[in-house]
Amino acid sequence: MNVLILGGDGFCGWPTSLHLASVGHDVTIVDNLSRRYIDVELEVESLTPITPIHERLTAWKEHTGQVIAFENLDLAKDYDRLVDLLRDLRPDAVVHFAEQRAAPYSMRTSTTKRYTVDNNVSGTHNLLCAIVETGLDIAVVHLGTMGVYGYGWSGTAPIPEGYLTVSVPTPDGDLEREILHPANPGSVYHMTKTLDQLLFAFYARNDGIRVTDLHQGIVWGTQTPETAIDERLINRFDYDGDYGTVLNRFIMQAAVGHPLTVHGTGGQTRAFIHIRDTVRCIEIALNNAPERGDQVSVFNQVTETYRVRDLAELISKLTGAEIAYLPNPRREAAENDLNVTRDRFEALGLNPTTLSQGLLEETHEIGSKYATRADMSKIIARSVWKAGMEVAPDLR
Ligand code: NAD
Ligand code: USQ
Repeated sequence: MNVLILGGDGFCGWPTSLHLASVGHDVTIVDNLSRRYIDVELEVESLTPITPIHERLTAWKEHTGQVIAFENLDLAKDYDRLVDLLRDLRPDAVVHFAEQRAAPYSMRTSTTKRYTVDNNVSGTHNLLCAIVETGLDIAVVHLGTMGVYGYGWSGTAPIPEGYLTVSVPTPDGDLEREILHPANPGSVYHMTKTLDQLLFAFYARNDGIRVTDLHQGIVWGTQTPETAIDERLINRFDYDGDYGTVLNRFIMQAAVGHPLTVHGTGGQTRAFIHIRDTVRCIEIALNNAPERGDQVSVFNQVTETYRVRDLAELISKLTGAEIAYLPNPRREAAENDLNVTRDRFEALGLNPTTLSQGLLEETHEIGSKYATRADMSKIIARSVWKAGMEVAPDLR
């Protein structure tokens, strides 16, 4: 297939681009490098030493002979260039990773709230609109989030894959209807993903656009077989208070001798997936795109669920790291249950990497190897959900 990867320089997009190229697809990356600029704004760097995009692409060509094309384009702003690119390339599929993806960054200031909404919602809408304008039959695979469902809204009831069957009381008796699972976002970022869902539902129904929406859990790990070929291909590893996600933060904190930063009681239960499984899931989704006229195809892209304090205890046992229980900068339930239905990827052959298999390897090969690149003053999470909320001081 001829595949366009929007956001292909990012944490999930880069290894996916290499994996899809390695299995024989023609890959073009589109990225405006905004993630790299946000690192400059936050005065932080990936724990791993990522190289500039053209150096990455040159290294890949040297090892494989394959050319991955690159286009620097802002999906939310450069609409006409996007239309021209689609007309030029005529891709069979577009994989859409190109959004501002950190919940804390999305809550940081009015500027970052507005940027997140403008960037994410306009980007997704531009893509759908451009596909309609070109008249091309392109399968869209979008990276959504488990956070569209909220955490704990339905208690211990299993979260279905996208759709919920409900009974609507009417004067003539009950009507059975399948609806999108009610949206219950916990941050401005997560809210943009619930808005994306409505855009997809509309364009699938009105224009027959073929869309797969992957409701992904928290991605952990760093390397895939392809990014490990050469250090110039290494994937990014975020550990700072805005972009670092909980499990990778705990892995890094254990490696650099920082206490594990549990927010509140650590009672939040979340869904997880290893980056190696993310890239496999995208490949599976591309091979199983819906037909024209189908409703949006939703997968829960998750392999395990863990409570945050249980994760901290597990890593502490493995590494001897201390655990620090800190004020929670977010507004979220102290405890929640999370029972996720994840039958569709398993039925299509996904064989996941579990925490027990990958954790130690990740701690040594990434956490310890690059520990000297860590800036201890960037670890504590300081973006609060409401002005005036308490934040922890630096611990090291
Ligand atoms: P990332 O920030 O590392 O990558 C996103 C990429 O998109 C960056 O390279 C950025 O420069 C680019 N981008 C952003 N806005 C753009 C625009 N307007 N035009 C062009 N390029 C733009 O994020 P990630 O962790 O790779 O996440 C990718 C997708 O997966 C996101 O949509 C995110 O919501 C979703 N997701 C991520 C996780 C996770 O744990 N990392 C979990 C669930 C879902
Ligand atoms: N947490 C801690 N300590 C930390 C960091 C986080 O206790 O040092 C807690 C948070 O308070 C939260 C949970 O861990 O309860 C998860 O936080 P996170 O930053 O790992 O994940 P989240 O903000 O939900 O966002 C990440 C990605 C986002 C993706 C989402 C998937 O950044 O792009 O959509 O995971 S999900 O969580 O399933 O919605």
